[in-house]
Amino acid sequence: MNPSNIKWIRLTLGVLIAVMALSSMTNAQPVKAASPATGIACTSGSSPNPTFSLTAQEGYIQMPDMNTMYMWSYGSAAFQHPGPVLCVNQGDTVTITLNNSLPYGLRTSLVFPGQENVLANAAPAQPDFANNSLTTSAANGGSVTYSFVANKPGTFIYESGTDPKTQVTMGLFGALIVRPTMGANYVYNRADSRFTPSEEFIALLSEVDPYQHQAWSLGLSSGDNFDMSKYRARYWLINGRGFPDSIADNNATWLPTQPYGALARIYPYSAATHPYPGVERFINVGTEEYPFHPHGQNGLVIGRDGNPLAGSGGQDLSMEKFAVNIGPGQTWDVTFKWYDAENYSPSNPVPVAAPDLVNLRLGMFFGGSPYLGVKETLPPGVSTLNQCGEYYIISHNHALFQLDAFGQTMSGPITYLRVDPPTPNNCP
Ligand SMILES: [Cu+2]
Repeated sequence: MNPSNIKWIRLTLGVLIAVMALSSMTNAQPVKAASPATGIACTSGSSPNPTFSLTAQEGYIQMPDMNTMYMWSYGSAAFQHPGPVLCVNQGDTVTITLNNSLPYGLRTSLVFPGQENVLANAAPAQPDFANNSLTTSAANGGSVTYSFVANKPGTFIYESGTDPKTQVTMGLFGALIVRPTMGANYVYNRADSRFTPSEEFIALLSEVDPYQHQAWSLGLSSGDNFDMSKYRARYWLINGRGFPDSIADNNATWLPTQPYGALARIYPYSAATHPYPGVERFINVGTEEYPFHPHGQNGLVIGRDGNPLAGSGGQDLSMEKFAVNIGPGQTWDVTFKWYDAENYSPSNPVPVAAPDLVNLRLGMFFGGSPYLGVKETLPPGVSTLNQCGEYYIISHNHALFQLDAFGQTMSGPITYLRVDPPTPNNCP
């Protein structure tokens, strides 16, 4: 079969499997499942002294165009990309042992932007210029243990501090979430940062130059064998996946080294039963700005880089934005709600005549009705992946040339906001 046909079939199958695999969540539960199908899947320790073990190692991930990509990344045990999402509590003494299993005898290290007074092997972490490191590094095959007190709540990055232009672009990064003393359902120690725990999401945005990764996969002749002056990304990823894999569940079976999905699944706002917003924690570990753009509603930016948007007297300086321009190395905390503002339904119909079916093209997520929670029979020959009359609203990087996988368009950092009808509903 023509290879491009195979690619398209794989893309179509990916969407189909992703939607079929969406598993059930209930409305506005105060507690999040330990391994949720959607939303942040935390790796946690035991507060107030959580300990983690990260092994820097080589491995492979699957790209949406069927390429297999050689990567460096972290795993608690087995290789995964990106590294585990570490979730700790404010005030915790966090201990992270970095084991260096990188190839080619490379040294490596971890830096924690935004954390202060980091210790390495119980001494203050220090630049290690002789080894091209921003901080105390581990010899190849060895390890180094970092610790710090997580004093500030928010969304943070951990990443390699050794030859970062190479090691970070090869994949050595992950997310660190520090939960405030007010509780795990707040982003900061502010009452107005409360969110719905089952609607906490992450968008870790990154990029890959396949020629850089190929060069490292082929081995070294002497030293670094890739000329970084020729660096140019050709893939852009969200949570280590490209669309359509991005909307598959966490731990999708066909992505064994890419455990994190990016589908945001929420319920409509209701003052009585669902008053708090969802939250998206945006992180950019790439080399340029990613203007991420949720459709359908503005997001409310409540924090950046682990700082709430607040005045010196605590004034609320949060701001609504339609596109969220995340700079390299930045994190943005953005809350959002979806309002069923007009309450349209079969008994309160949209006040326009529906276009004739022959003039419509029906997308694969359309349930046959414009009304939330209603499915209707579709015209002959039209199939749907819609499960229970839910809505799908696209959300994507608006640097459109980055919606791409090495020349295959409409891939990369695209995901969806899935809005389920209020419970009780028929959603799986
Ligand atoms: Cu758009």
